[in-house]
Parts: sequence; C-alpha cells; structure tokens
Amino acid sequence: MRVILNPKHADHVPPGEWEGGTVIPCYEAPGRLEVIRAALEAAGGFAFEEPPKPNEECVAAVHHAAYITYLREASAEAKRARDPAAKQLWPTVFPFGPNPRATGTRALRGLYCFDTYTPILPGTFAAALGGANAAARAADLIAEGAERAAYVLTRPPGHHAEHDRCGGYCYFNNAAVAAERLSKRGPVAVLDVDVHHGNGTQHIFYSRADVLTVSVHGDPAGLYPFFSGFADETGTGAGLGANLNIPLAPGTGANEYRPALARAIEAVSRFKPAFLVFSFGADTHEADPIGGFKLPTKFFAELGAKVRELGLPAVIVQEGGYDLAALGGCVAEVLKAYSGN
Ligand code: OKP
Ligand code: ZN
Repeated sequence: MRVILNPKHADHVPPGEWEGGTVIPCYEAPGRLEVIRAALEAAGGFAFEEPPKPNEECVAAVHHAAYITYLREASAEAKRARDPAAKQLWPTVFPFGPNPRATGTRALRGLYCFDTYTPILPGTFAAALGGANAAARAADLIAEGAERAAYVLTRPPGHHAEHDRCGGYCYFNNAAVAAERLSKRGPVAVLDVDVHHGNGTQHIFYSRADVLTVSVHGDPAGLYPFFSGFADETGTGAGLGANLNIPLAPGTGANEYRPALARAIEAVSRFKPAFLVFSFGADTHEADPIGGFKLPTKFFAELGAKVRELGLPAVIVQEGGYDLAALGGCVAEVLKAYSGN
C-alpha cells in the first residue's frame, strides 16, 4: 500500500494544552508519526512517498478563505516573535453572536478557534498544509484508479477542524480535503472511527447530499468535543439524512463496538458511494490515555477487515491515537487487514 507522508509534520510541536488554568503535556506529538512509520516499515509491504510541493488550493475547497489567511499570518507572526511566550498563540476571547466584530489579532484567535487545546505555533501552517496536501495526493491516486487504497500518514490530525475554525489539535481537515476531491467523481462516504466525534467533517458536509458522514465515537455527553456528535444530528437541507452519529458509552469494548460498527458500515453500504474516506483513529485502544474505550490491538485487524468488506476504493487518513506503545501496531493491523493480508 502507498503511504503518503506529511513531510512537514515535525514543524508543529505543541508545548502543551491549556486545561483548567494550566498548561498540561500534550499527547499530540511528533513521536506518534514516528512509531507508526516504524511499525509499517517493520510489517513490510508499504511504500512511502511525499506529496508534491505545498499548494493551498485543496484547503480552499473546504475551508473559509479568511480562516486560511488567518492561519498563514498567525503562524508567520509566531515565527517572527522574539519573546518565547509570543511564539505560541493561544485564544483568550471567543467572539460569539451572529455578527462578531472581530478584527484585531486578539479577537481573531478566538474567532477562528473553538477550544484551548489548539495553539498556533511558527510551523503550524506548514505542518497542517503538508497533511492536507498528502490527503489531496492520496485522493487523486484513488480518483484516477491508480490505487484501490492509499494511507495518509500525518499529524496534526484533521477531523475536528471545521470550515472556519481550528480545534481539537486540528487545523485543516485532511479527510474533508480528500472527500471533497473525490466528490467530483461520485458520491463519497466518510467513516470516522476515532474515539472523538469528527465534528469538523460533519460541519463541512452537513448540508451536502453527495457526501455521507458517519462517525462512531465516545458519547459527547462525557467526551471531547462535548458540543457535537449526538445521535439526533442528522444533517440539514439537502444533506438531511446524510449524517449519522453513533455515540457509545465510556468503557466500550469489542463486544459493544462490533454492532455499532456493523450499523455504520451498513449505512455506508446503503448510500452506495463510489469512494470511501476512512478517518482512522487508534484512540479507541484500551491503553489510550485520553480515549476511555477498551479495544484490544487484535480488534484492529477485525476493524480493517470489516471496512474492507465494503469493497470501496479508499483514502485512509490518520486521525488520533496517543499510546505510543500501541499506536503503531493498531495502524499496522488495520492497514494489513485492509489490503487483505
Ligand atoms: C483529537 B483527535 C485531554 C483533553 C482533550 C482534546 C482532544 C482532541 C482529540 N486532556 N483534548 O480526535 O484524536
Ligand atoms: Zn481522537
């Protein structure tokens, strides 16, 4: 299987995340990508390549132009700063309402971000764009029929990033970039199995009838992102009925997960998509420090095999997964099963 790697991922190294009045260590770190890469190299059968040179066109297709400009300029501002504290841009004010009058940098930081886990650093724009470009490249390989499946090995993740807001460690929505590109050639289903609800992907396609979004995740009543991912969110306008959320209880293990996955796959299959975007997060693993689910490593082979049964050409996009000891093995199991070995 071809692996499209984000060459710029290590430009973005979060110093921590702002939680309840202090900065705590952040699990979303470059080592995540390194352990996945090492596991795939050890497994064999994977060919690594980088996307062509940076290009913003693919993100402009799913994100607000002013948001993209903000991310580019805020990263440049952080790069220019001399004071170490000014090299991390954190939101402090969150403008709300139908017509927020946000123009100055202070207000923009909160206008274009919905939490305090997602700082903008000197390399954030380049790293996020590298991931989006990797997703676009993978989508093109699938759209042209050059491959039946391609894997996007990237961080930071993307599925929480909305049309005009970053959040949940995510800046550009890589899965949405791939889905949008594929949707030019036929209907697309996005299946998101990260333990956290893919609110950004849902948000971007919420009124679209040609892109089905399905997410299986921890109940947002008790898990991040808290404000999105409930079962009654089913789409709007032309997209009504083209969004399915399957929230599961904390502590979900393989026995509870299996029927939920079957329901998700059945919904994808009924939609009769031409392409699949598989947002894969390994933070459902029993050892994950922030997930709260109890899936063992061997379940990930079953997961890959079930998704493969759909028989769809697929872009597989890396989302979360934070236990460095388990992460590589989970990804290898899913991808090996997806390629049928
Ligand atoms: C990103 B992805 C932990 C608080 C939660 C945000 C979680 C973002 C998850 N101290 N922080 O979906 O894996
Ligand atoms: Zn997650």
